[in-house]
Amino acid sequence: MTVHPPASGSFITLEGGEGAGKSTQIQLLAAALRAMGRDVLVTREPGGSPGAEAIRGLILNGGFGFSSVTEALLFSAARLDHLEKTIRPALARGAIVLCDRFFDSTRAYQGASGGTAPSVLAALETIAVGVTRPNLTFILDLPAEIGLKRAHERRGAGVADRFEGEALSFHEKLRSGFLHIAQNEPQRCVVVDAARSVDVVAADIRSIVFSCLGARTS
Ligand code: T5A
Repeated sequence: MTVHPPASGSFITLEGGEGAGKSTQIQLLAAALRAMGRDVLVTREPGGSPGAEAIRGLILNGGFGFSSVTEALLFSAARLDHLEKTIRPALARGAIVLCDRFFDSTRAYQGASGGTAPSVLAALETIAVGVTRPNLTFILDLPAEIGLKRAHERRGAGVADRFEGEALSFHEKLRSGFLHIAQNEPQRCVVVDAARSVDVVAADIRSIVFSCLGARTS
């Protein structure tokens, strides 16, 4: 697999359901790449720029009961700002951008689980994302109940956010939605078994990223 960057940098996204381990893995990957002297930007969605972080609060903790289509519009608006202010400048300077969730989360959460039509999501991607597509996407896959248990344990007595509180069936559809994306775009997506230990998952991800970046520079 070869990384074909949209600008001079590389754009890598991590995706999956609740508690799949994306934040944990992104930090480990960033540390490994920085140890090799690479310029790495770690960012997340929704968020990653001041405006997008404000939209994050509105969706996840606002309690406004937005429909799936409204959520898709809001996530897309946040994404456009994130791309303009954070991701594209980093790619332009040659950085490796590691992003915790990106457009596949909208496809899975608002699309596969939320019922927003694929044509609506495709139109939003054209407007918000344009040509700045990830070179490589890891889908961290695990049974929904394991991910929810992990997220629940980490949260402790805190309140579940907008999506953690959804029924198990929502999270199961989400898992199928992510696997469907990977099946349709095997040139971009790699499915990783995220039910294994943190270190084993990290070693898999690292080896794939190193091999992609090596292929690119060779
Ligand atoms: N959303 C987002 C949409 O609906 N549409 C969109 O377009 C976008 C971009 C964001 C929410 O917004 C939704 C999806 C989300 O519901 P968030 O707070 O950013 O919310 O939450 P998540 O991205 O879901 O992040 P989580 O923190 O819940 O999950 P992670 O990052 O996948 O998991 P992580 O690394 O924090 O790990 C969770 C716990 O499990 C442990 C960790 O130590 C931690 O305690 N853990 C493991 N334990 C055992 N084995 C392993 N291999 C483990 N890996 C991690």
